[in-house]
Amino acid sequence: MVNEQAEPVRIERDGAVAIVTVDRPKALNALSAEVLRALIAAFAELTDDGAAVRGVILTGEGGRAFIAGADIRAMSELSADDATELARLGHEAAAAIEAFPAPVIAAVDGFALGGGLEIALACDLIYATDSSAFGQPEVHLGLIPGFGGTVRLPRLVGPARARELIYTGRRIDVDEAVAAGLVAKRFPDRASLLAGARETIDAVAANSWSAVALAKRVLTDAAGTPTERASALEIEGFGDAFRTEDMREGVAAFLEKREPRFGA
Ligand code: DAK
Repeated sequence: MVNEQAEPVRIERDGAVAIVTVDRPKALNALSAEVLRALIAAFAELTDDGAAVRGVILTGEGGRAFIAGADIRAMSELSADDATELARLGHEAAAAIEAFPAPVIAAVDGFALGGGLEIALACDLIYATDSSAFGQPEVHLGLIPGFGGTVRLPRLVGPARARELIYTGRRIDVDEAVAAGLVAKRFPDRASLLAGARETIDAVAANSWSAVALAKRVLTDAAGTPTERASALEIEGFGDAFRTEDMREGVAAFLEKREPRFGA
Protein backbone atom coordinates (compact mmCIF):
# COMPACT_ATOMS: atom_id res chain seq x y z
CA MET A 1 0.00 0.00 0.00
CA VAL A 2 1.25 3.48 -0.86
CA ASN A 3 0.32 6.51 1.22
CA GLU A 4 -0.06 9.36 -1.27
CA GLN A 5 -1.52 12.23 0.71
CA ALA A 6 -0.74 14.07 3.92
CA GLU A 7 -3.32 14.79 6.65
CA PRO A 8 -6.20 15.51 7.26
CA VAL A 9 -7.41 13.04 4.63
CA ARG A 10 -5.22 10.19 3.39
CA ILE A 11 -5.58 8.08 0.29
CA GLU A 12 -4.11 4.59 0.25
CA ARG A 13 -4.38 2.25 -2.69
CA ASP A 14 -4.42 -1.50 -2.61
CA GLY A 15 -4.86 -2.73 -6.16
CA ALA A 16 -8.17 -1.43 -7.46
CA VAL A 17 -9.43 -0.48 -3.98
CA ALA A 18 -8.79 3.02 -2.60
CA ILE A 19 -9.04 3.64 1.13
CA VAL A 20 -9.83 7.25 2.04
CA THR A 21 -9.26 7.97 5.73
CA VAL A 22 -10.29 11.10 7.61
CA ASP A 23 -7.32 11.56 9.90
CA ARG A 24 -8.10 13.93 12.78
CA PRO A 25 -8.49 11.42 15.60
CA LYS A 26 -7.91 13.99 18.39
CA ALA A 27 -11.13 15.76 17.33
CA LEU A 28 -12.86 12.45 16.53
CA ASN A 29 -12.37 13.28 12.83
CA ALA A 30 -14.70 16.30 13.02
CA LEU A 31 -15.31 18.06 9.71
CA SER A 32 -13.60 21.44 9.52
CA ALA A 33 -13.65 23.35 6.22
CA GLU A 34 -10.10 22.05 5.69
CA VAL A 35 -11.23 18.42 6.06
CA LEU A 36 -14.16 18.96 3.69
CA ARG A 37 -11.85 20.53 1.08
CA ALA A 38 -9.44 17.62 1.46
CA LEU A 39 -12.28 15.12 0.99
CA ILE A 40 -13.41 16.90 -2.18
CA ALA A 41 -9.80 16.90 -3.46
CA ALA A 42 -9.39 13.20 -2.64
CA PHE A 43 -12.45 12.18 -4.66
CA ALA A 44 -11.38 14.46 -7.54
CA GLU A 45 -7.96 12.79 -7.57
CA LEU A 46 -9.51 9.31 -7.55
CA THR A 47 -12.00 10.28 -10.27
CA ASP A 48 -9.05 11.21 -12.52
CA ASP A 49 -7.89 7.58 -12.25
CA GLY A 50 -11.07 6.36 -13.98
CA ALA A 51 -11.51 2.60 -14.15
CA ALA A 52 -8.31 1.97 -12.18
CA VAL A 53 -10.38 2.51 -9.01
CA ARG A 54 -13.17 -0.06 -8.67
CA GLY A 55 -14.36 1.05 -5.27
CA VAL A 56 -13.55 3.28 -2.31
CA ILE A 57 -13.65 2.53 1.39
CA LEU A 58 -14.21 5.76 3.35
CA THR A 59 -13.27 5.51 7.01
CA GLY A 60 -12.06 7.45 10.04
CA GLU A 61 -8.76 7.15 11.90
CA GLY A 62 -8.40 6.27 15.56
CA GLY A 63 -10.96 3.54 16.25
CA ARG A 64 -13.37 5.83 18.17
CA ALA A 65 -15.18 7.66 15.41
CA PHE A 66 -15.98 7.55 11.73
CA ILE A 67 -16.67 11.30 11.94
CA ALA A 68 -18.21 12.94 15.05
CA GLY A 69 -19.88 15.71 13.05
CA ALA A 70 -19.09 19.15 11.79
CA ASP A 71 -16.30 20.79 13.81
CA ILE A 72 -18.26 22.41 16.66
CA ARG A 73 -15.24 24.37 17.86
CA ALA A 74 -14.67 25.93 14.42
CA MET A 75 -18.43 26.40 13.96
CA SER A 76 -18.68 28.46 17.13
CA GLU A 77 -16.77 31.30 15.46
CA LEU A 78 -18.64 31.34 12.16
CA SER A 79 -20.52 34.32 10.77
CA ALA A 80 -23.73 33.62 8.83
CA ASP A 81 -21.75 33.96 5.59
CA ASP A 82 -19.09 31.53 6.84
CA ALA A 83 -21.83 29.07 7.83
CA THR A 84 -23.32 29.25 4.35
CA GLU A 85 -19.88 28.54 2.89
CA LEU A 86 -19.43 25.55 5.26
CA ALA A 87 -22.84 24.14 4.28
CA ARG A 88 -21.93 24.58 0.61
CA LEU A 89 -18.65 22.74 1.16
CA GLY A 90 -20.40 19.92 3.03
CA HIS A 91 -22.90 19.50 0.22
CA GLU A 92 -20.07 19.61 -2.32
CA ALA A 93 -18.24 16.82 -0.45
CA ALA A 94 -21.42 14.70 -0.36
CA ALA A 95 -22.00 15.37 -4.07
CA ALA A 96 -18.40 14.39 -4.90
CA ILE A 97 -18.97 11.02 -3.21
CA GLU A 98 -22.30 10.51 -4.99
CA ALA A 99 -20.81 11.47 -8.37
CA PHE A 100 -17.80 9.17 -7.92
CA PRO A 101 -18.12 6.59 -10.72
CA ALA A 102 -17.61 3.49 -8.53
CA PRO A 103 -19.15 2.34 -5.25
CA VAL A 104 -18.09 4.12 -2.07
CA ILE A 105 -18.54 2.18 1.18
CA ALA A 106 -18.60 4.08 4.46
CA ALA A 107 -16.72 1.84 6.91
CA VAL A 108 -17.98 3.11 10.27
CA ASP A 109 -16.10 2.13 13.40
CA GLY A 110 -17.39 4.31 16.23
CA PHE A 111 -19.41 7.54 16.14
CA ALA A 112 -21.09 8.69 12.92
CA LEU A 113 -22.89 11.79 14.12
CA GLY A 114 -24.31 14.93 12.50
CA GLY A 115 -22.19 15.87 9.48
CA GLY A 116 -20.41 12.52 9.87
CA LEU A 117 -23.62 10.59 9.36
CA GLU A 118 -24.47 12.91 6.46
CA ILE A 119 -21.18 12.06 4.72
CA ALA A 120 -21.88 8.35 5.33
CA LEU A 121 -25.36 8.80 3.83
CA ALA A 122 -23.80 10.10 0.61
CA CYS A 123 -21.92 6.78 0.26
CA ASP A 124 -23.42 3.84 -1.61
CA LEU A 125 -23.40 1.59 1.45
CA ILE A 126 -22.77 1.91 5.17
CA TYR A 127 -20.96 -0.99 6.86
CA ALA A 128 -20.28 -0.72 10.59
CA THR A 129 -18.69 -2.40 13.58
CA ASP A 130 -20.82 -3.53 16.52
CA SER A 131 -19.49 -0.64 18.64
CA SER A 132 -20.70 2.08 16.27
CA ALA A 133 -23.38 4.70 17.00
CA PHE A 134 -25.37 6.97 14.71
CA GLY A 135 -27.38 10.14 15.08
CA GLN A 136 -28.31 13.61 13.87
CA PRO A 137 -27.84 15.53 17.15
CA GLU A 138 -27.90 19.02 15.59
CA VAL A 139 -31.06 20.10 17.45
CA HIS A 140 -29.12 19.63 20.71
CA LEU A 141 -26.94 22.52 19.48
CA GLY A 142 -29.78 24.71 18.17
CA LEU A 143 -28.94 23.65 14.62
CA ILE A 144 -30.43 21.49 11.91
CA PRO A 145 -28.58 19.03 9.66
CA GLY A 146 -26.52 21.06 7.19
CA PHE A 147 -24.80 18.55 4.92
CA GLY A 148 -27.80 16.76 3.42
CA GLY A 149 -29.33 14.87 6.38
CA THR A 150 -32.87 16.14 5.81
CA VAL A 151 -32.58 14.98 2.19
CA ARG A 152 -30.81 11.62 2.37
CA LEU A 153 -31.80 10.19 5.78
CA PRO A 154 -35.54 9.94 4.91
CA ARG A 155 -34.67 8.21 1.64
CA LEU A 156 -32.79 5.48 3.49
CA VAL A 157 -34.83 4.96 6.66
CA GLY A 158 -38.21 6.40 5.63
CA PRO A 159 -39.70 9.79 6.49
CA ALA A 160 -41.21 8.90 9.88
CA ARG A 161 -38.03 7.39 11.32
CA ALA A 162 -35.91 10.23 9.89
CA ARG A 163 -38.15 12.84 11.50
CA GLU A 164 -38.02 11.05 14.83
CA LEU A 165 -34.21 10.85 14.69
CA ILE A 166 -33.76 14.49 13.59
CA TYR A 167 -36.33 15.94 16.05
CA THR A 168 -35.03 14.02 19.07
CA GLY A 169 -31.35 14.04 18.10
CA ARG A 170 -31.03 10.69 19.85
CA ARG A 171 -28.23 8.25 19.17
CA ILE A 172 -28.94 4.74 17.89
CA ASP A 173 -26.77 1.64 18.15
CA VAL A 174 -25.94 -0.85 15.41
CA ASP A 175 -28.92 -3.12 16.17
CA GLU A 176 -31.31 -0.26 15.51
CA ALA A 177 -29.31 1.07 12.56
CA VAL A 178 -29.43 -2.33 10.84
CA ALA A 179 -33.15 -2.70 11.57
CA ALA A 180 -33.74 0.79 10.12
CA GLY A 181 -31.90 -0.07 6.91
CA LEU A 182 -29.22 2.51 7.62
CA VAL A 183 -26.41 -0.05 8.03
CA ALA A 184 -26.19 -2.69 5.31
CA LYS A 185 -23.77 -5.04 7.10
CA ARG A 186 -22.32 -5.27 10.61
CA PHE A 187 -18.98 -6.67 11.73
CA PRO A 188 -17.46 -7.57 15.11
CA ASP A 189 -14.33 -5.45 14.69
CA ARG A 190 -12.45 -3.03 12.47
CA ALA A 191 -10.35 -5.69 10.70
CA SER A 192 -13.41 -7.68 9.61
CA LEU A 193 -15.19 -4.42 8.68
CA LEU A 194 -12.42 -3.45 6.26
CA ALA A 195 -12.14 -7.01 4.94
CA GLY A 196 -15.92 -7.13 4.37
CA ALA A 197 -15.91 -3.83 2.49
CA ARG A 198 -13.01 -5.02 0.36
CA GLU A 199 -14.83 -8.28 -0.40
CA THR A 200 -17.83 -6.34 -1.70
CA ILE A 201 -15.62 -4.14 -3.88
CA ASP A 202 -13.82 -7.23 -5.22
CA ALA A 203 -17.19 -8.71 -6.21
CA VAL A 204 -18.13 -5.46 -7.95
CA ALA A 205 -14.73 -5.32 -9.68
CA ALA A 206 -15.44 -8.60 -11.48
CA ASN A 207 -18.15 -6.77 -13.41
CA SER A 208 -18.00 -4.14 -16.11
CA TRP A 209 -16.72 -0.84 -14.67
CA SER A 210 -18.78 1.17 -17.14
CA ALA A 211 -21.98 -0.78 -16.32
CA VAL A 212 -21.50 -0.27 -12.58
CA ALA A 213 -20.75 3.44 -13.14
CA LEU A 214 -23.90 3.74 -15.26
CA ALA A 215 -26.02 1.94 -12.66
CA LYS A 216 -24.68 4.28 -9.95
CA ARG A 217 -25.40 7.33 -12.11
CA VAL A 218 -29.00 6.26 -12.70
CA LEU A 219 -29.58 5.27 -9.05
CA THR A 220 -28.13 8.57 -7.81
CA ASP A 221 -29.88 10.82 -10.32
CA ALA A 222 -33.22 9.05 -9.89
CA ALA A 223 -33.20 9.19 -6.07
CA GLY A 224 -36.13 11.23 -4.85
CA THR A 225 -37.43 12.08 -8.31
CA PRO A 226 -40.97 11.22 -9.41
CA THR A 227 -41.51 7.80 -11.04
CA GLU A 228 -41.88 9.20 -14.56
CA ARG A 229 -38.57 11.10 -14.41
CA ALA A 230 -36.78 8.19 -12.68
CA SER A 231 -38.05 5.82 -15.37
CA ALA A 232 -36.82 8.20 -18.10
CA LEU A 233 -33.36 8.23 -16.52
CA GLU A 234 -33.25 4.43 -16.46
CA ILE A 235 -34.40 4.17 -20.08
CA GLU A 236 -31.68 6.66 -21.10
CA GLY A 237 -29.03 4.79 -19.06
CA PHE A 238 -30.08 1.44 -20.55
CA GLY A 239 -29.60 2.92 -24.01
CA ASP A 240 -26.20 4.31 -22.99
CA ALA A 241 -25.11 0.80 -21.94
CA PHE A 242 -25.63 -0.32 -25.55
CA ARG A 243 -23.00 2.19 -26.62
CA THR A 244 -20.27 0.43 -24.60
CA GLU A 245 -17.80 -2.24 -25.65
CA ASP A 246 -18.41 -3.99 -22.32
CA MET A 247 -22.04 -4.58 -23.23
CA ARG A 248 -21.03 -6.20 -26.55
CA GLU A 249 -18.45 -8.33 -24.73
CA GLY A 250 -20.77 -9.31 -21.85
CA VAL A 251 -23.56 -10.45 -24.16
CA ALA A 252 -21.16 -12.20 -26.58
CA ALA A 253 -19.50 -14.04 -23.67
CA PHE A 254 -22.87 -15.29 -22.44
CA LEU A 255 -23.85 -16.55 -25.90
CA GLU A 256 -20.46 -18.17 -26.40
CA LYS A 257 -20.63 -19.77 -22.92
CA ARG A 258 -17.37 -18.21 -21.67
CA GLU A 259 -16.31 -15.68 -19.04
CA PRO A 260 -16.46 -12.03 -20.20
CA ARG A 261 -13.25 -10.05 -20.63
CA PHE A 262 -14.32 -6.55 -19.74
CA GLY A 263 -12.16 -3.60 -20.76
CA ALA A 264 -11.33 -0.49 -18.78
N1 DAK B 1 -16.34 18.96 16.73
C1 DAK B 1 -15.17 19.31 17.31
N2 DAK B 1 -14.55 18.57 18.23
C2 DAK B 1 -15.14 17.42 18.59
C3 DAK B 1 -16.37 16.99 18.04
C4 DAK B 1 -16.98 17.82 17.06
N3 DAK B 1 -18.10 17.47 16.44
N4 DAK B 1 -16.70 15.83 18.61
C5 DAK B 1 -15.73 15.54 19.50
N5 DAK B 1 -14.80 16.49 19.49
C6 DAK B 1 -13.58 16.58 20.28
C7 DAK B 1 -13.92 16.89 21.74
O1 DAK B 1 -14.07 18.28 21.90
C8 DAK B 1 -12.69 16.35 22.44
O2 DAK B 1 -11.62 17.29 22.26
P1 DAK B 1 -10.70 17.71 23.53
O3 DAK B 1 -11.63 18.25 24.54
O4 DAK B 1 -10.02 16.43 23.92
O5 DAK B 1 -9.76 18.72 22.94
C9 DAK B 1 -12.34 15.12 21.61
O6 DAK B 1 -12.97 15.30 20.35
C10 DAK B 1 -12.87 13.83 22.22
O7 DAK B 1 -14.24 14.00 22.47
P2 DAK B 1 -14.88 13.69 23.91
O8 DAK B 1 -13.89 13.91 25.00
O9 DAK B 1 -16.18 14.43 23.97
O10 DAK B 1 -15.13 12.12 23.79
P3 DAK B 1 -16.29 11.24 24.44
O11 DAK B 1 -15.95 9.85 24.13
O12 DAK B 1 -16.53 11.65 25.85
O13 DAK B 1 -17.61 11.65 23.62
C11 DAK B 1 -18.92 12.11 21.64
C12 DAK B 1 -17.69 11.37 22.26
C13 DAK B 1 -18.87 11.87 20.15
C14 DAK B 1 -20.20 11.51 22.21
C15 DAK B 1 -18.83 13.59 22.00
O14 DAK B 1 -17.53 14.07 21.63
C16 DAK B 1 -19.85 14.42 21.27
O15 DAK B 1 -21.02 14.47 21.65
N6 DAK B 1 -19.37 15.11 20.21
C17 DAK B 1 -20.21 16.01 19.48
C18 DAK B 1 -21.10 15.18 18.60
C19 DAK B 1 -22.04 16.07 17.86
O16 DAK B 1 -22.91 16.73 18.43
N7 DAK B 1 -21.84 16.06 16.59
C20 DAK B 1 -22.73 16.70 15.70
C21 DAK B 1 -22.30 18.07 15.53
S1 DAK B 1 -23.54 18.96 14.70
C22 DAK B 1 -23.78 23.61 9.36
C23 DAK B 1 -23.38 22.57 8.64
C24 DAK B 1 -23.43 21.31 9.17
C25 DAK B 1 -23.91 21.10 10.43
C26 DAK B 1 -24.32 22.15 11.13
C27 DAK B 1 -24.26 23.41 10.64
N8 DAK B 1 -23.66 24.97 8.86
C28 DAK B 1 -23.32 25.13 7.53
C29 DAK B 1 -23.34 25.93 9.86
C30 DAK B 1 -23.79 19.85 11.06
C31 DAK B 1 -23.58 19.89 12.37
C32 DAK B 1 -23.13 18.79 13.10
O17 DAK B 1 -22.50 17.88 12.62
